[in-house]
Amino acid sequence: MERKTAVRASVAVVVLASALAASAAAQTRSTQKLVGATGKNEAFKITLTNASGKLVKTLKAGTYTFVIHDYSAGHNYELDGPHGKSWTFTTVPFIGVKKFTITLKAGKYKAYCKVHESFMFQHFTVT
Ligand SMILES: [Cu+2]
Repeated sequence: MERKTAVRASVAVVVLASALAASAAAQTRSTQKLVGATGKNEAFKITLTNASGKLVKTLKAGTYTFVIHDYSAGHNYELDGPHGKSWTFTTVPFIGVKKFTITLKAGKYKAYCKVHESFMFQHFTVT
């Protein structure tokens, strides 16, 4: 009697462990990396590119890791999304790299530098 219970308990632990491993693997797969850059070589330029280095124009809704490279103390990196959502990834004086994991919902987005918002921006759409 005692032995049977112990066997059942260990089977349950194995099932739980593999379920956790499966969900961790699914999460890793769905998190794609995007790369943001602002003020590289002191240029008045801001970009958001995908893993292949192409400018992002459309994305599927989901969770993304934004790796933001802020190359200049004269520019920053911000993102506006739908429903008034916004993120300030870096401040103007900051120089360096920051990482953010963000869940994007459907809608229109705009990455921009707040100092030069009228011409330093990139739009993309999440579907
Ligand atoms: Cu700027």
